[in-house]
Amino acid sequence: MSRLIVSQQLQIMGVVNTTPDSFSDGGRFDTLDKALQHARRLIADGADLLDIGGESTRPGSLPVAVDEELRRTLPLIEAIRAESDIPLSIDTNKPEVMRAAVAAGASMINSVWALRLDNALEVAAELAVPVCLMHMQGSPQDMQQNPEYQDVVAEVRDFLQARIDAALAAGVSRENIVVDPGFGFGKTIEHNLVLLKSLPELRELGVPLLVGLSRKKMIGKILDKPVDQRLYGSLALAVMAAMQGADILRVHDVAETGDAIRMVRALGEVL
Ligand code: 9MG
Repeated sequence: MSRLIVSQQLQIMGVVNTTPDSFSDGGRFDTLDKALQHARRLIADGADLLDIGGESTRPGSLPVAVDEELRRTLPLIEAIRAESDIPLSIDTNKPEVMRAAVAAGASMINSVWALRLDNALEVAAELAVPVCLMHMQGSPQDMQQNPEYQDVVAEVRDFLQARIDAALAAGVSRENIVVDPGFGFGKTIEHNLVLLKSLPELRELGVPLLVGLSRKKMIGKILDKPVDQRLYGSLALAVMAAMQGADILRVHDVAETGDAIRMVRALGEVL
């Protein structure tokens, strides 16, 4: 175990999806209302920031149109902003959505495409907010078909370094860059586990690390559990990620993750 003291600065990012399948009965206002209630719950549970997404990035998912993504996310950002000053991240890859979300009160961009879509780097630089650049092999449609690497850690590290360089060249300031190895995005279980053990190597990139492991398929496969029974597996991985140097944990279960991290931190303080 490389690190027992979990940083005091560790941030817990709560996930709020506005995709219709996130709230099963799906009507438009119903979905907004449920997403807002969910956001309130995560804020009360102690989230440091929320990640608002309007396009699924699950394996096999298809992109949605800009208008639809705006329709799903903007009313929620506005509604949260009207009652809370919690920092909001917009989980998007589309420059139009980045712009509108930041104008509505978001203050971070989470890009699973690492700003590789047309004009995304330029818009992120112009908006001058923190950006998360995530590694993904392939696209959400095909990424889990046959992920292959010679050396997963070196390839993910080199990709992230190249995206940091591209962001800097476009005018994003270094203090606004966060990177993410992209667990489950074009990776087998083994790739994910090797990356988790190797997070300290990714810290050498010199920018904060965001990690999303919560409820992911890897946990389901190892424990043979459906998505609604992956809490304990998610907590184990959240603690591991924190001890391996993650700076931001992207999670669904904010209260439970916060308790787990505080317990490990208390232990670190007496050892
Ligand atoms: C949107 N999204 C889903 N999983 C994610 C992960 O692991 N990291 C980031 N940055 N975004 C994610």
